[in-house]
Amino acid sequence: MKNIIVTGGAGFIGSNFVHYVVKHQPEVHVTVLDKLTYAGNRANLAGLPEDRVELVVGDIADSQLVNQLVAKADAVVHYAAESHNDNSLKDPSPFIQTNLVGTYTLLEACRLHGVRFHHVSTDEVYGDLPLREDLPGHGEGVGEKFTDQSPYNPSSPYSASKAGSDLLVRAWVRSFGLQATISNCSNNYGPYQHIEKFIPRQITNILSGNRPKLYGDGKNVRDWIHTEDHSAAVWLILTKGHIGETYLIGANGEKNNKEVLEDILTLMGQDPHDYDHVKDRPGHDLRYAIDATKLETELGWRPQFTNFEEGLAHTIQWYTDNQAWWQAEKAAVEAKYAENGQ
Ligand code: NAD
Ligand code: TDX
Repeated sequence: MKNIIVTGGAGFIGSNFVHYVVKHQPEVHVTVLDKLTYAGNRANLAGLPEDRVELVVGDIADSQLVNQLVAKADAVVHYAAESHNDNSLKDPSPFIQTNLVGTYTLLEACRLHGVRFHHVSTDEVYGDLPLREDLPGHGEGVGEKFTDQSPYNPSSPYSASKAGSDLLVRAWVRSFGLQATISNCSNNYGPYQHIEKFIPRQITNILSGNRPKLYGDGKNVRDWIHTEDHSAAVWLILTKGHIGETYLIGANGEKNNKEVLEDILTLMGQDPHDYDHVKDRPGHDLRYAIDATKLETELGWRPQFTNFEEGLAHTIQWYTDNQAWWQAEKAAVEAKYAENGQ
């Protein structure tokens, strides 16, 4: 695999993957296809060698451009998406266009040119789980985390559009013999994450002198994974995964939002209770939790960033050291939330 296309490679997880490939796979050339929406940023690829990484600014739903690029590639790793649940509740239309029509366009090009496809998706396609405190035995039993056998049950326009895109990939494998794999990962954290998302929003609130904002009672649980562990898993699945298979990626990182926020405040030297409770997200998923046994036993993957507080401290340091990366956008992001009472 010498020439790969990374769609959405100027966004949060895609750019971390490009950095990962440049560092660990010296023989691979990466073409990033990215529309540079509000969430994409050239600066995320700054400093990478020009002979190893090329940025093509364009839309994954542009079939002419996509065909031209795919014809020269060995594989497509598909990260590009509209990715924020709150935005999908305000206006679902770009989610349908990019996540469904865009994915369809890539699938057709890969089918035409016989190119390997890896689809990056989310655990949110499975809906949510009850809180552990509401489960008999506090959720230690079998079947209380998501596996690749869990039924699809998405809650938001975002997660429904990702669920739809997963099903398109499965159909292209079965009906057309497309050489594809799918991964569904839990919540990522790390550098280059847009400040609309929970962890960077709160870090940059504190750095800006704003009070952090917690939705509802903060009992909702997310299963956090460092984005570097996600990248390693995607590379492994791309190169060693079984065609047609779905792999769930997670690092046993369940924490409720209140705990995460209090950790951030403590690590930043603030009173851990110094935040506002704001309006809850409509349809807010209660809990996500991944069972990654298949990835571990079939492909030998293990997460490396297992200390959440340490990873969080590094992430706080990154936003502290890179204020120019986010400061210009902060006021507009907060104004949009304020319109919503959040
Ligand atoms: P992001 O919003 O930070 O980045 C998305 C990137 O896609 C941006 O660079 C944007 O410019 C680009 N893009 C959007 N529409 C495009 C289009 N039509 N054509 C070309 N490029 C386009 O998102 P992220 O958090 O990095 O998520 C990346 C992928 O990983 C998504 O598919 C998401 O569903 C999935 N995922 C995210 C998480 C998470 O915790 N953030 C967890 C699991 C899976
Ligand atoms: O200000 C906030 N306060 C708050 O309490 C924000 C922005 C969020 N929250 C809560 C909502 C969620 O329970 O924090 C949790 C995480 O929120 P987000 O960062 O918006 O992530 P989430 O909705 O869980 O989705 C993320 O993980 C799965 C990504 O954005 C998706 O792209 C991915 O598929």
